[in-house]
Amino acid sequence: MEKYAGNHLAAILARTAGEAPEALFLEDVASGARLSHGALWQGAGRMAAALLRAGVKPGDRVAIQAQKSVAMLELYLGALLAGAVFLPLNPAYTPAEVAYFLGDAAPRVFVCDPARLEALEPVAREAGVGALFTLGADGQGTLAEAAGAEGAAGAGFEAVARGAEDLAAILYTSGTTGRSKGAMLSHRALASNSLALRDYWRFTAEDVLIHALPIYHTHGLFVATNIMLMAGGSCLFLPKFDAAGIVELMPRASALMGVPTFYTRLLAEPGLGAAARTMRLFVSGSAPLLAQTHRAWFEATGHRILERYGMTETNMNTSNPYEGERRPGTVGLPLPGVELRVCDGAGRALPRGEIGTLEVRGDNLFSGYWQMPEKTAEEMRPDGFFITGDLGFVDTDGYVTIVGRGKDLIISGGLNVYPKEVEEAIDALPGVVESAVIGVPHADLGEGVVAVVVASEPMEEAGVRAGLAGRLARFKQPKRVVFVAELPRNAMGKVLKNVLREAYGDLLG
Ligand code: MCA
Ligand code: AMP
Repeated sequence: MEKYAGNHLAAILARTAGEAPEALFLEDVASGARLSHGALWQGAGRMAAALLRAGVKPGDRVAIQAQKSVAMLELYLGALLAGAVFLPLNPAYTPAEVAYFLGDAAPRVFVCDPARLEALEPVAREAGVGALFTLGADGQGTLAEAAGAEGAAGAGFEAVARGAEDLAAILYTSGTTGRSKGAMLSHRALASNSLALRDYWRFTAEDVLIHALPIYHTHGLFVATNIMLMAGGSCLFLPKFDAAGIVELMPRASALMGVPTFYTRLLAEPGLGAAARTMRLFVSGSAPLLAQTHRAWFEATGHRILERYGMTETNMNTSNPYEGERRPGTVGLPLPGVELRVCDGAGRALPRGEIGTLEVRGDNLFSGYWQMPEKTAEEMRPDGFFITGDLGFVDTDGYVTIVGRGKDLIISGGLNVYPKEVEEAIDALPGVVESAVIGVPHADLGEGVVAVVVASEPMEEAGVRAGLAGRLARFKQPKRVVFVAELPRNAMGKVLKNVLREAYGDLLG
């Protein structure tokens, strides 16, 4: 559309809104409301107009911590149209966690859930936020009022010009050491990756995606949502994962994207096999999908789950093929436009088949960490390859297998937990000498968080949990706390987490 032509990413995402504005974009399953591509972008235009009225200038950050809603999607696209940088935050974060993100990113606008306004208003003020709005799960709040006031003129908003290298979003990803880092994502990175995925996975205007992922992360926002916008297809939009609800929707849908926990939970649902018959594609990512889940899914539904591999910093890197063999236990082949190599610690490429660190390069890469050039430099090679921290190998057919992580990271139900952050919170509790936080196998979540604690006085598991409430989001809190006299260490004094993982491997069943 002419009015979006100068905005690199919006011009691509809004193509269907220009060519077929009446085409359905989304059915909000909870309310039954239906929204066309054209109406979505009109809503986005009103959001953009409201943002400009609130003082947003090109490059300003627009942060939001709210429940998944259609209005939040409109704000994402509205921020793009306004030339701003969209910054979504997990609604599970505590006000203390939000304070860090707002302080670091210094957004011009912050949008929060009306139920948390009282707790977050002082946080926003402290961070120097220019304008604070509310947005409830029902789409109501002061943001909706401000957007509504923009009327027809707002709906026709002409996009602020933005080039391929300008930033479209910042997503925070915790560091293995130190504070969370904001991954800066350009219009180029997001546009090129979603276009590649749309074509690689054969998404068209005929597709109907069951959208049950959260929209504060790469998977639900830049993979699921952007692909459906670019394909001109539609979404059955769920507020959150709901196994029975998804099975019920399958006969009306063609595709599902999820984390492995989606698939293990769906396997327990009666009627799955019959419901999945007319589906075209099941995609899994964000955490390793067990080969046994892949096989069980094939037995139950006749479909082979397509597993792909990505990161916040890189978007999607590899994918099993649409038409070729989808190999269980592998993450497939590098996507078109993505180069991948396996290297030793010094960045020297290793022969095929050897295990090393995966490094990637391509238009999909982020533009660095927000205001942390030294952290960016640590993870980039001089020739432009990004060091993922994932360990793996490439087989003779080019398929990539991830065998582990060089970084100390737990992935629980598709959400990342950095042990260091949890250890610091536990170590700050009175009576704690030190702690080690590990991930152990969890039948539902893949990995679950366990804390091993050395205390100077008798302590209860519940005491540690209570001490963490309000400091850490619940998904980061340990599912179990074990007390020991001392932590196992090597000769250098480093805690042997592998020994702990072995000792407590059965703890979460
Ligand atoms: C919820 N809880 C969790 C998790 N989710 N605990 C550990 N890990 C989790 N992932 C806890 C809550 O705090 C709560 O605890 C209890 O479980 C029930 O909460 P509820 O919200 O009802 O949970 P749920 O609906 O069953 O959610 C589980 C879920 C969800 C469906 C697996 O976490 C989810 O949608 N995960 C997907 C995340 C995602 O999109 N990841 C992609 C990131 P309590 O009862 O104690 O209060 S993007 C990425 O990784 C890269 C780029 C990539 O490649 O995609
Ligand atoms: P995030 O920090 O949320 O961007 O998570 C990225 C990390 O998730 C990657 O570095 C991998 O460790 C992991 N990951 C994503 N997809 C897969 C997959 N299909 N298999 C194994 N690990 C994955």
